[in-house]
This record gives sequence, structure tokens and C-alpha cells, in this order.
Amino acid sequence: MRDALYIDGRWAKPLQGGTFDVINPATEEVIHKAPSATAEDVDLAVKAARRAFDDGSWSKLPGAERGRYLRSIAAAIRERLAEISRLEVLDNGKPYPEAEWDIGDAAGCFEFYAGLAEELDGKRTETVALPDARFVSKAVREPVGVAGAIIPWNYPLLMAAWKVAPALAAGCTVVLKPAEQTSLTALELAAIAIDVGLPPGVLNIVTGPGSKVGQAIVDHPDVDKLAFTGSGPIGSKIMEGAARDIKRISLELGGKSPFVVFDDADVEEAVEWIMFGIFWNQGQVCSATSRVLVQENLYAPLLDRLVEEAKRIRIGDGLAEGTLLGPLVSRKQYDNVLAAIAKAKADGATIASGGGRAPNFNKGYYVEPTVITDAPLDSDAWREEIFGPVVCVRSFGTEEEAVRLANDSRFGLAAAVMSADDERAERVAAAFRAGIVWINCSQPTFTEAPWGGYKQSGIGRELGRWGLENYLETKQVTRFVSEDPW
Ligand code: TXE
Repeated sequence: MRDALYIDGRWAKPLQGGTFDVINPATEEVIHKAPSATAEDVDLAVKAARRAFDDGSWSKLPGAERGRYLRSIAAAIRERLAEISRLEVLDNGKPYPEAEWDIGDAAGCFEFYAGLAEELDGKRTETVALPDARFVSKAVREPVGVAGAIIPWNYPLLMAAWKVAPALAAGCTVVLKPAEQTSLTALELAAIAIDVGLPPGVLNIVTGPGSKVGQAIVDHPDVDKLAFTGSGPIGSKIMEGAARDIKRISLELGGKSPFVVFDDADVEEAVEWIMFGIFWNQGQVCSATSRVLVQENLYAPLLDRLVEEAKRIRIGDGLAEGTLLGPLVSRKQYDNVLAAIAKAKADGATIASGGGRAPNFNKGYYVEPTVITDAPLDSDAWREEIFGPVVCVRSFGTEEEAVRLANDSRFGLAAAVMSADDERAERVAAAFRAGIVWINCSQPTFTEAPWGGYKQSGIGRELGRWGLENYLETKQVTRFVSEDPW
């Protein structure tokens, strides 16, 4: 476990020597003192990133060479997969197999964007057809500049990869701030950057509280672009900060995603995907399908099976063999989720299963898998993101009603539909107001496919070639080519 920031290619102790406690959510024990940066450290990091961008040592490097560095980072992550996955579990609480999956995905993300970096030079310039033959014009794609990336704690290294890989592929330099709950694997990424010889200043990693370190990145005049994943209120704050000097922004802010199940669906399959859609990563998933809408005829049998299965989930330390549900990430998250369940009850909802602290644990932030029914349509349980293993289930009659209920949300990140009737599934998919739509499944995520939300779930798209766009400007270059005078 590392005890320094990563600035300008080197380990750097915070100038004011601050630290903060890293807590294992399974045991509530302090397992490390992580470096806590201040605005002064952020300034050094941004200056290093600025210099590395402006001197062209990264931004003007052939894409194929940037791609080579990204591939080396991916290879180093894969080499240390088990060790990094273990750290992720200690820091975040998730079951080890899920951590291993995430870390492998993070490596895959670096590999994917290595490919796009390699292709970029050939695609950088596009001829623009003009209606006036006296001019020729081209559009040139250039990197935006210094990117500030602020990420959450639910997928610590994977979220870092989602931001750092496309930014570096585009030719941007980066200042990354991981969430204070989960900084350990981001600092391992720093160690990997050092090992693969990434040029100084290209990537900088500063750890510490969002209100200080994150805000200092948002406020820094030399940052050109902000990429953020986290809560809506902080997303608004970041937008406000960005507005001051017109920084580019991309935001991913979570949601309250619906899962519509029609009565021609197979109950067992539906239950499996519903469980995956809400209990995976303890429900701390921005795209979690936390509102399940089931057609009347299927409602009772599906609910019975869901409750049965939810009760059977093995809860435990993420490092213990066979654990399917670990602790929540922090005391704050645990308190928030239990408070949301209590509020649901007070608002008249029924707790069909779970609803409290997981029994058999004296320590650790364990919450039972919880199934809620009868949540009023205007209740927080139905409308607000809980970000825990808590699903609300409700019945519907017609397709029209299902679509209306599904879209009746200020969020629009994801939505899922399950039906044996493909035409109907396609119709409903088209009617969803959401950025990610799944048919007959929930949550599969691919580095190649666009990711992001409609409405208050965010701005912009990550992943795929769309993710690269966040880090590119477009320059018009037009030349007067006529022999005749203007
Ligand atoms: O998020 P924050 P929190 C949602 C989810 C969760 C809730 C609260 O509903 O229950 O948010 O989580 C940094 N300037 N999501 O409080 O505070 C912070 O240090 C700049 C959904 O942990 O938004 C961290 O790095 N940065 C979500 C990051 O913002 C600031 C994932 C996210 O933290 C800052 C996480 C500031 N003023 C939570 N204040 C998703 N979309 O997946 C904080 N930060």
C-alpha cells in the first residue's frame, strides 16, 4: 500500500504531510494511512500535466506510441491481477471474483483505447466538402488538453481506466482523483505508470477528500476538461465550477433504472437477471435496475421466487470463499442505505425480504439483500437512488403503463425489458428514455459500447469510440486556393 501521491512521474509526499484512514469495510479496521493532498499538491499535479501537454511530449507523440504505453499498462495490470484484485476487496468490500472481473476489465479498457490511439493518426483529418471551389477545408481532431478526472468508489480501478485510458489515447494529460473511500488501486496504477516508464506529467494521481482535492481540480484554471462519475449534487457543483471558465465536462451521475418484465418471460431467467441487476456489487452500481416492474399475471410467482433467492445469497467478507454479497463500502453508505429502507417503511412500503443489518456479523457494513413492494410512486424508495442491495418491485397491466412508469423518473441512465415477444421488447426499448437499454438481460457492460445517461443521469458518453470524443477538440482549417482575387 502506497503512501505518496504521484506527481510529475514521481512519488511525492503531500506538501502538508496529511494522511487519511483507509478502512476495510468487512472489518471496520484501519488498514492504511493514505496520503491526503491539498490544493497546493493539486497545483503541482496540474502544472506537470500542463507542461507535458504543452511541450508535445505526449500530445504530439504518434498515436501508435501512445498505444504502446497503454498496452504496457494493461499488461502490467494483468500481471498483477490477483494482488490488485485483493487490494480492491480490502478497500471496497466487493467479493473477490467480482474484483478480479473488474481489474481484468480495467486492463481490457487500456487495451481497447490502445487500439483507438493507434488508429487515431489515420483518422485525425477529414476533408470537408465546401460549396465554394475557391476554398478547401479540413477538420482536424486534436486533444483537449489537461483532463481532470474525479471518480467514485464503486469500481475504483475500473472507473480510473474508463477515464484515464481514453484521455491518454486522445493525447490529453491527466490529473486523477480517486474517491477517498478507495484510493489503494489508483495508487497501484501510479506504480504501474512508473514501471512502464510513462513520461513525467502525463498522468498524475492525487488522493484525498473531494471537497478539497476534487474541488481544487475543478477550480484550477489550467484544467481544460473535467470527467466526473459520482452523485448528482456533486455533478451540479462540478458543472458550476466548470461554467466559470468554460471547461469541457462529461458527467455520469447514476440513476433509478427500471426493469420491465412481461408475463411471457421465463420466471427463472427473469429472477436471475433481476438479482444480478441489483445485488451485484452490493447494488452500488450506477446502472442498477432498482425498480422492477412485473406484469400482473407474473407478479406473484416472480416475487415469491425473488424473495426465496434473495434470502439464499451468501453474505460475507469479500475474501471468503463463496461470498456473493460483501459489505457496503463505508459506514456512511451503510447508514444511508439503512435510513432509506426505514424511510420506505415509514412511507408505507412493505419489506418483502431483508430490510436490515445482515445477522451474524458483529463488524462490517453488511446490509441484507432487500426486496420492497408497495412503495408509493411518489416515495423516495421508488424515486431516489439508494445505491445498496435494495430493489423495489411493482406490478403493471399494459405495455403503455409499463413504459409510462419506467420513464417517470428524473434519471435516465439505464433500462431493461424482458419478453418472449421480440417485437414488443424492441418497441419498449425504443420507448425508454435512457442511455443504456438491455433486452432480456441487465447490466452486461462492454468497453466497445457507449455508456452514459439521458436526463439527470449525466452529460456525454463514455466507452467505445464515443469515449474518445470526450477528449478531442475539432479544428477547422480552411485554405483559399483560387488564382482569382477574392
Ligand atoms: O458521492 P460523491 P458519494 C451516488 C450514490 C451514492 C451517492 C453518494 O447514490 O449513494 O452518490 O456517494 C468527489 N468537488 N453515487 O458521497 O460525493 C469525491 O471525493 C470535486 C453514484 O461517495 O459524488 C469522489 O471522488 N469532487 C455514482 C467523487 O466526487 C468532489 C457513484 C464522488 O463522490 C467534491 C458514486 C467536490 N466538491 C456515488 N465532493 C455513480 N454514478 O456511479 C466530492 N467529490
